[in-house]
Amino acid sequence: GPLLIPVLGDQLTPDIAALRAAHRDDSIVLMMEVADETAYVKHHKAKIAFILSAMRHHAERLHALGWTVDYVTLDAPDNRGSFTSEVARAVERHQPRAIHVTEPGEWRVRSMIESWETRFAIPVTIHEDDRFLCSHAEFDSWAAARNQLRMEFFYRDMRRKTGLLMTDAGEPEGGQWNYDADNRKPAPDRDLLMPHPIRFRPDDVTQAVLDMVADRFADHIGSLDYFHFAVTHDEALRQRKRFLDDALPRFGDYQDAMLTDEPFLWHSILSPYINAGLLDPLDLCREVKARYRAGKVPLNCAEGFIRQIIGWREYVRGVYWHEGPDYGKRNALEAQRDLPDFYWTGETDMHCLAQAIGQTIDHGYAHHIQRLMITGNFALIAGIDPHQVHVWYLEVYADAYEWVEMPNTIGMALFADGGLLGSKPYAAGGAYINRMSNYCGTCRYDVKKRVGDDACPFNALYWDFIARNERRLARNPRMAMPYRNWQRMKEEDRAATRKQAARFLESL
Ligand code: FAD
Ligand code: DLZ
Ligand code: SF4
Repeated sequence: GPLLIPVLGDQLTPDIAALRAAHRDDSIVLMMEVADETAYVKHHKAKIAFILSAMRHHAERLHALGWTVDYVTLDAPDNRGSFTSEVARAVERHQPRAIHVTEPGEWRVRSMIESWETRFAIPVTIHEDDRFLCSHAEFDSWAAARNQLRMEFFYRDMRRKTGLLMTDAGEPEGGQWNYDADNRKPAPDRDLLMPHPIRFRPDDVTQAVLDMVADRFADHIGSLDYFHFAVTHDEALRQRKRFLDDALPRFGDYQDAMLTDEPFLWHSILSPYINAGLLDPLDLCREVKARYRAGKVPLNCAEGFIRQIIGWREYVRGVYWHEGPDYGKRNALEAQRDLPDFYWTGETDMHCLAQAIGQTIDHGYAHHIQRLMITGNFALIAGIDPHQVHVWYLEVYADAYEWVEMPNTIGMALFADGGLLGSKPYAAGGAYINRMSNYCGTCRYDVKKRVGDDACPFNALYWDFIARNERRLARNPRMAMPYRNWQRMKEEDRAATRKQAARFLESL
């Protein structure tokens, strides 16, 4: 029989490891739209539509390249609804001599695949996913040599490994590894040159998927009205070019900025494509470097962007696999509160949250500082149960897969891993949000106030978070300043602040 090669929904490149190792003439590529993957969490409608449409287009591309593709649609009458049960059916159909598959991005799917060899009594080969720069073995040995994991040092090793922005003498370009000090500018309120991502018009394939999703997933969060994603490699390349030409030259400057009714700013909007396989991350970084060398992009922007990809993206993936399947159960700060309803509706008077959540519902997208310092920070200082927060992030973003979402949520945003991924909690009050955005100007709350009916809730919650976690955080040297300030506050102010926070939390 032939080789059977299952290709999962986030493995959409002809270069994926299992295909590179096979021959077209004696292989069957199996692609499966399955109910379990659409429902293990209730993904945003636009996320499901993006993945299924990209899968269908990818099947066409593989076919054009000469592969035999067996494609099972979600509404196929005999679809059994899971990867394992659909592979079982394909084994009956094709009587393969072996299965070759590229490793998945999740422990859950990994354990399914590991059951196949016994279940089907044929050899199963799991190929390492070499779309990533850093292999599991490499990350494990990097981590084993340290008593503390820190992205910055990992990133330097990835710079050395790739040679990206390195001089011939092996020094970082410009003499520094990191130019973040230049990257914390608020954005101008009006900028007529502000870039905008391409809005791709749905073709017939996408339209059929949109109709099916609207019909079958009506009870999932999110709108399909603004569906704008690229669904092919060629379209993703067009958005890549748009970003490189228009946004990258200011990417660094405004990386942390937020503006009312501007969901995209100078961000790339490329994560859904990189994660699904439509774009190659290293190739993108090489192009960014070339544009820096050609004088089209300043160093702080090129370095900042490359760090997100070969630094953060690779680092969080390393942490996910290194820490094992129980990483998502951690709750170092013992946060227990339920996720407030407004995370599902965007209906809250807190304007920053209404904006970040509202655009998430519309587009399946929010940029990093919104995810970290608005929805993430609020969940952190309000003490929301990390598991519920994790499920929310996994559901609502078009780029969300567990390997990347979980460490960002559990580790970076919520500090629920107790400081494994990052050295201190990203907790902040309203002053930070006011500095980096124009949200507060049109908010019903007063960002300058800590107590009172119109006081910005982030302020009392921030101090309440500090006070509540004194036992766990006060010895962290990077938290010395907030604890000093808290101790310096008058006793009655401290009491009023905690009362204000308690009242607000009760109202949730
Ligand atoms: P840009 O700002 O243009 O950044 C360029 C690229 O760098 C991104 O496309 C992405 O590939 C990479 N990148 C940047 N930051 C990170 C990071 N922290 N981790 C990994 N890659 C990064 N990113 C996801 O891809 N999927 C997720 O599910 C996800 N969940 C997140 C959850 C939380 C709580 C937080 C704080 C961050 C999360 N991120 C996630 C990281 C980041 O917010 C997104 O990668 C980014 O907003 C995607 O938009 P963009 O392509 O416009 O990014
Ligand atoms: C996220 C997702 C969804 C919604 N649907 C499918 C699907 O129908 N078929 C498929 O192959 N993959 C899907 N995916 C992506 C998988 O969940 C993803 O491959 C795993 O999370 C492993 O990374
Ligand atoms: Fe958000 Fe507070 Fe500013 Fe309102 S005042 S937008 S709640 S930070």
